[in-house]
Amino acid sequence: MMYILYGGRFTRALIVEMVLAECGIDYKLREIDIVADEHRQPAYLAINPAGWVPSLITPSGEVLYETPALSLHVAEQHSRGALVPDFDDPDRGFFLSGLFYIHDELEPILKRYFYPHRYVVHEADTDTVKSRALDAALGCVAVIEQRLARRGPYHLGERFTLVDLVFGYWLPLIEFLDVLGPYPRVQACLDRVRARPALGTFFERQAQWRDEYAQLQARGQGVK
Ligand SMILES: N[C@@H](CCC(=O)N[C@@H](CS)C(=O)NCC(=O)O)C(=O)O
Repeated sequence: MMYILYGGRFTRALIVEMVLAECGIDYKLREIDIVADEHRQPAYLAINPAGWVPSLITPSGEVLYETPALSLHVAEQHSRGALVPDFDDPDRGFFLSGLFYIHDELEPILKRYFYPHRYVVHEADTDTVKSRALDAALGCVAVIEQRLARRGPYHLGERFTLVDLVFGYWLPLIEFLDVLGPYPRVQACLDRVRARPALGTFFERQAQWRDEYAQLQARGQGVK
């Protein structure tokens, strides 16, 4: 059996696809339309009761969810220590610290930026939540800039790992706002990640989704 990934348009399932691609692993993609609320319907909730996309069914039939877990699991299983430093690798601590910083700090802030309406009592506060979220996100970018100053050009020097891939997924979501000028190491790392042969098509898809989602939002049809 093959991996089956529930993901699709506008979702971070792309991170898991990128990990699978870097590892050269085939998978089937089952599209879940989050704009049409498909992730909140009984058929999908039976797979992931939390109602988030992505979910992954492994070749042994196990159902997994939570993107950090999926990407770490696939990378550990299939990259033979390349994408994830082994337990006895001296870089493992710095790697995990960078990875969890992005997942635990930057990601929730970006969620506030993209879904500000979920965090306000009064609609009039939506723009304030969004602009504060962007400020906070740039605070995280400044921290990543410092990490890269210590160890760059990737998070672990010349070695590309999962933390760079995850960083490479999230950063373009604010890069288009033209805010990365003060963070040259972040920009350079992002450009390197984007140039990886296995990943180019995913970044193209991500950019296309960004434009499509902006059009949906302009028509008031984004994710609820
Ligand atoms: N903690 C989950 C969160 C996943 C998540 O937020 N996925 C988004 C798509 S990128 C989603 O399902 N959005 C639907 C919604 O917010 O209603 C994970 O990391 O996998």
